[in-house]
Amino acid sequence: MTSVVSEEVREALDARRPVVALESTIIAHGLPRPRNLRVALELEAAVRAEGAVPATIAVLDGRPHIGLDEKQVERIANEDGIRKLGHRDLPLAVAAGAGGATTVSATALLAARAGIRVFATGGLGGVHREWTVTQDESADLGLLARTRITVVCAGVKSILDVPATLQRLETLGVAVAGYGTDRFPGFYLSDSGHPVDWTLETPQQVAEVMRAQDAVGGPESALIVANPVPEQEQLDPELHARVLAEALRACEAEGVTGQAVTPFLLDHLVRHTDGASLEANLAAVRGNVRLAARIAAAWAGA
Ligand code: PSU
Ligand code: MN
Repeated sequence: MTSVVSEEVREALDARRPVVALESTIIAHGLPRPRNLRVALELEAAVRAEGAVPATIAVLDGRPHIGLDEKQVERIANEDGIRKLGHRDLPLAVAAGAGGATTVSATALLAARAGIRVFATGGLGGVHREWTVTQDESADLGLLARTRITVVCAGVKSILDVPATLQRLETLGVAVAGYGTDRFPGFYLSDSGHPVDWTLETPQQVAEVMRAQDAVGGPESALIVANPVPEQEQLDPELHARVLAEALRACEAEGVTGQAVTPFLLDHLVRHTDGASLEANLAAVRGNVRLAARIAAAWAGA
């Protein structure tokens, strides 16, 4: 499954300059049109402003692409019925000559295979509430247990069962550190209400942990850098609790299951908070992208 690596990304990797992988599911399924396209391009610009090269990842016409041009980003943002591809879907899409947006799991796999070590997203997938009935746990977790990549995120999506997700990450052996905090961030919220065991304060410290991961050896697992949305940009916690409870009820009442659950809940929150959840989501992603670029620079400068 050979990926098409853009010239800009190839040159940066060859010269050991900083590169940041970005996922495409957030563009295709996580954000409303037409804002999604502007955000996708803005995030790439934010990576560049920090002196790193963005590598947005997606599958187009049966080929994984690492680094997209503007036309290709536009396809991901605007094509109707674009698929959501987890890592298990990659061979199916490739063999079918199909396209799709890549989730955290598919993006992390493709990025790591291309030699990219740092990846920024919004919130990871994880263990859904009602897991005992639905068995719905994002493939993000299992893949991060066997992929050597650093993921900068605002924790896991708050629509999930956060303590169960933290427990799964522990069981799977995935390293988690708070960035500048000893609290696990709550995606739309700065604090999920749960602690983390480790705190890192600078991009250099993160890069040192990455080097130590390689030196210590063991399973090729990820490092999760959990970077909170600034408190003044978070979603009002009371509004969050109320609208999320409604969203979860609507999801059940409408019988939404499987891959559709996460986009359904995120969209419900956007519509029922007058867009405030979208602003908090974007603030989180922007912060993650900037931090990821700085970590990539610290890593490349090693
Ligand atoms: N973060 C966001 N918005 C998103 C996602 C993450 O801010 O839409 C996507 C990621 O691609 C993640 C996916 O991998 O949601 C998880 O979906 P699921 O729960 O179906 O595995
Ligand atoms: Mn799921």
